[in-house]
Amino acid sequence: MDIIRLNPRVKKAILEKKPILVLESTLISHGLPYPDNLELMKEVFQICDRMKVVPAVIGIINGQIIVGLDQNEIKILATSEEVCKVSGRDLGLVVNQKKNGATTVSATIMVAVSAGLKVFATGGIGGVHRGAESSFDISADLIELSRNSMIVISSGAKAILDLKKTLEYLETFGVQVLGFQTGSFPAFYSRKSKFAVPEIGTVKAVVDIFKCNVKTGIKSSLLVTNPVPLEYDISPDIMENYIRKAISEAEEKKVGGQKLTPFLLGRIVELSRGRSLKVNKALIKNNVELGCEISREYYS
Ligand code: PSU
Ligand code: MN
Repeated sequence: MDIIRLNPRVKKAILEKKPILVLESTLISHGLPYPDNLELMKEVFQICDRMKVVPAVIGIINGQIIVGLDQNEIKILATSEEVCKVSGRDLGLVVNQKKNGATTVSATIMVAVSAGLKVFATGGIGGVHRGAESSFDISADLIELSRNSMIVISSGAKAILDLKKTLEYLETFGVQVLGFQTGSFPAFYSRKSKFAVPEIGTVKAVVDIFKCNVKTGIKSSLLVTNPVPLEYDISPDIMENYIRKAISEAEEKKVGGQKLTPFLLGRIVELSRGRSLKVNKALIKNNVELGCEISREYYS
């Protein structure tokens, strides 16, 4: 059995240089509850079909890394209790142990780059956690963004993180961050944060900047941030209450390491009585649409 298997549609698109959009699977198994996760992925596939872009969801089934999970494989990751959360360092372990695994942004980037793929859409990236100066909790997503060349579309980072430190880290490690039709770094549930980013107006400009990055020898990814559609925006003050509560519960329960992000996300859904879930789904679809447009421009 090969360690990596390419879905035949993805393989064909690679050979024919047709647009492909990479997606991660941790948001399916650890980021969203069932059945929302499965319904969302159906809609994501419909968007890709409508925009004539081949979706390449990356994940691990029985120890085989798959580039382009089909709906049945997605269902396994969406419903099964025992799906490992796989960041870059865990790829070898989970393959060796023949387990099912959902790849985070970091692992997804590593696999996508090995398959030569260039455009990746997700919800929010991991970042520097609040209190990282004592916990050292910094997502491996930032490391892989800094050492692999892709265009990654996200709605910024969740305010469960320290956005200022996350942006400082990205700057230090050479990751350019752009705002798509916004001059403010989006805070996932909220369209705006206190932090400024260069505003880029068109998909063509994004792709041109990425191509200039490559020509000038920049080896890191380009992080394109796309704010949630206006009708879903939740004000930062409202979110801050939920976030503080979720973080203090995590501290009380001593939840840390890989389990921290899924714990906080789950508690925020509960505390906001599902409102955060609606936002989460809306922004993922919005990022998939932008990702499809960027992919079409890149491969045109
Ligand atoms: N942020 C979200 N939703 C998610 C994640 C982050 O708003 O589902 C997932 C992504 O897969 C991301 C991962 O790559 O969490 C980061 O986890 P950690 O903080 O453990 O590196
Ligand atoms: Mn972490």
